[in-house]
Amino acid sequence: MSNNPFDLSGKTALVTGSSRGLGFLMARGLARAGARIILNGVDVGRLEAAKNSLKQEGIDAETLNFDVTHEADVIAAFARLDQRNMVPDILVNNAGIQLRKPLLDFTSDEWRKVIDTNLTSAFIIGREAAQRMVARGHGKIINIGSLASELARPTVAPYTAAKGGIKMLTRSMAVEWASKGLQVNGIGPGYMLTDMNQALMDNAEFNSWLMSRVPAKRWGKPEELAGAAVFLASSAADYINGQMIYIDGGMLAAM
Ligand code: GCO
Repeated sequence: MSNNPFDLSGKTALVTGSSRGLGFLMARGLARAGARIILNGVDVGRLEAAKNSLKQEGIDAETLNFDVTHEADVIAAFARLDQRNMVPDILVNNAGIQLRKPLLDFTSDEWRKVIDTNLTSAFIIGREAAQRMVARGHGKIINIGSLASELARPTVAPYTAAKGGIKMLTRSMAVEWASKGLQVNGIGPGYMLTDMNQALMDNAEFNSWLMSRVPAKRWGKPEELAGAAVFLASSAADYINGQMIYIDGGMLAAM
């Protein structure tokens, strides 16, 4: 038994949407802390590329190809994990999409797609994982929110509504499952240098506004989430429940 409270050796972690971006880098961070990693994505090619990328640094990751928005796929995926004796001790609900346009222009189908991918999936996958974690008496669930869990800006209403829901789903999971030995918390990224934000990075006006709002005066690096993920996934966070850790360069602290 390690004396290092951040050691994840012997633990299995499933990270949704981890074939690239923030999910991949959080999965890598959890692996570097000792966890056995299950990568997830809808694109088999990207998933294999991510697996091979980790292989190059000596990390043998598993892959699980399923669409987080299809409940039947999720249930079947967990059945496969049961059969492979790979039920996760740690779940990171990271999968998400962004769609930017004036709220007046959104169709209800577009609204549902963002809510289903960014919020409902966390409920469904969280429920499937928690059923197994409760049976074991322990488990860690980390839901990926956003600065948009707290603050709104024009053109991202469905995403913001979903991420606000992630914050309250996190608290709801925490209050229902803490007595069963589970710890459920969230991570709220600020403006990170990711593919999802490329259009923003390319916009000089947006960059100027952002630098005026972020005390750290820079975009976040995608790898800067991994530390919080390892912390919340570890025994160092066994008495932390229902919390959101914002990794935003101080943006939420500033007027
Ligand atoms: C946007 C961004 C935000 C992201 C950002 C802050 O269009 O404002 O995509 O919604 O969530 O990384 O968390």
